[in-house]
Amino acid sequence: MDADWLVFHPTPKKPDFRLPAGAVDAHCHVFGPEAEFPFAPERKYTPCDAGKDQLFALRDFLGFERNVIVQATCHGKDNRAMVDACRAASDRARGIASVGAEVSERELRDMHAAGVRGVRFNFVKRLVDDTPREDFLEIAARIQKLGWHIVVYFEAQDLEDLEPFLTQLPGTIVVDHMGRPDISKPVNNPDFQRFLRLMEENGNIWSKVTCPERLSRQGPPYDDVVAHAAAVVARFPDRVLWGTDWPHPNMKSHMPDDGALVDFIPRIARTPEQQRKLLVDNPMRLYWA
Ligand code: 0GY
Repeated sequence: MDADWLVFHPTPKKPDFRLPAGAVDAHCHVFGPEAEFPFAPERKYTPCDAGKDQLFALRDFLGFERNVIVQATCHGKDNRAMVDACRAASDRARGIASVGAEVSERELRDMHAAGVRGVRFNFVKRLVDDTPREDFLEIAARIQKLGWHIVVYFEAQDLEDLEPFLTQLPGTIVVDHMGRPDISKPVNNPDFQRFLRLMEENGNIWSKVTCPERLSRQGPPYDDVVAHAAAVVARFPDRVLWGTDWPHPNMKSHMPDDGALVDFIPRIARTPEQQRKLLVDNPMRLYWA
C-alpha cells in the first residue's frame, strides 16, 4: 500500500444508535485482497487489502443487514472483487460497477445476475483519467433496459460545469457525498443552494448524505457537517441514502471509527420516519425492488 495510506479502524465502537431492522450500508467498497484480485495498473492509489470477509464482519458488528458495494477506482474497470463480494453475500449485497463503452451485453447481464444495479461515473480528477462524455451517455443509454441507475462522484466546484450533462442523463442519478460541498460555507451559500436546487428541479436525482469524515474541517464528531446533511434529509427524505464508505479510501486527516459514524445518523435524520426512509425504504426501493 502507499506509504501514507491510512488503514481502516481495527476496533470500531459498538454504535449507541440502534439501526432500524433491515438497514442498508449503501456506500462501501472492497479492496482486493490483492493476491486474489490485483489492483488496476491505471490506479491513482494503492490501498491496504480490505476484502469481503472484513466488510461482512463490519456489517454484522454495526447491525446492518445489507451492503451496496461501490467499485473503487483502485480496481479500475475490473469489477471482479466487487462482483465476487456480491455473489458471496447472496441477496445481502448489491453492486455498482465501473465500465467503459466497450463493455459487452453479456458482461452487463452477468453482473446483473451477481447483483449489480448501477454504474459509477467519476469526475474526481485525483481518482480517474477523463472519460469522454459521449462514452458516459452511451453507457447510460445501454443500462436503462437493465433498470440500473447511475452514481456520480464530483466535487462542488465542478457542479456548475456538470449540471447540463447531469440533467441530460436518463433514469435515476445518485450523487455521492452531497456533491462534496465546502462545509465551511453555510447551508445558504450559493454553491450548496445550487446543489439543493438541482435536486429540487430534478426528481430523478438522489443524494448520499455520506462522508462527514471527508467533508469536516473540524474532525470527529463532525459537528460542522450536521446542518448540510440534515438539510438534504429534511428536504428530500425519499431520495437520500447513507453508507459508511468503509474502508475509507484516501483519508489523510484521520481514520474514522465506523461505530461513531453510525452514531452520526440520528443527528442528520432526526425522526424515526426519516431514519427508516434513509436506511431501509430508499435503498430497498432502489436496489432490491
Ligand atoms: C469514496 C471516496 C473516494 C474514493 C473512491 O473509488 C474510489 O477510489 O470512491 C475518495 O478518495 O474521495 O467515495 O470512497
